[in-house]
Amino acid sequence: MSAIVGVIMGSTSDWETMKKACEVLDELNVPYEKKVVSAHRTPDLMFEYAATAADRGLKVIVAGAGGAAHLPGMVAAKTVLPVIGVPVKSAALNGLDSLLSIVQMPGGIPVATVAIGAAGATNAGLLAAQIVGAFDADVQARVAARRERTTQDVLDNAVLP
Ligand code: RP5
Repeated sequence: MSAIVGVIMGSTSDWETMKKACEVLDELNVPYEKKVVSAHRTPDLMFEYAATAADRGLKVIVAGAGGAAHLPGMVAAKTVLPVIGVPVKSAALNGLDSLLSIVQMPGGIPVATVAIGAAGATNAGLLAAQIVGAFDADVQARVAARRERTTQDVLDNAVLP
């Protein structure tokens, strides 16, 4: 099946974080594509990717970047698909720069921003699946089943010393 979620990131160095989003999409059997698309280093590719995403069948874009993290906002400006931004942890400011760059969009062009780092990437994968699941009962059922598994896991293992 062709991809319905696009997972993009500004650099190969973001993969360690962004693979968490892909792991969730793999687990929930949501077809996705992954690609390095940089707002700063490959701006023409970024524009083309965003402008053609909906026509290519994507329904949601997950975009991760670190530092002066323009990728999610610039992609959101060139598509009407929902964009989920993942602030990748940066060396200099621990991802606070990434977070503020992504979350502080001016009114009119939304980016759904998740937490800094791996937890954010995991949640971005889940949120993408939940958006798809609102229109696809099978995906929604797999999201619900995952939620039940995590709940049960806590109930079964919440033993304190
Ligand atoms: C951003 O700059 C990327 O998203 C990455 O988080 C950061 C550093 O990139 P590299 O110098 O590791 O390629 O564009």
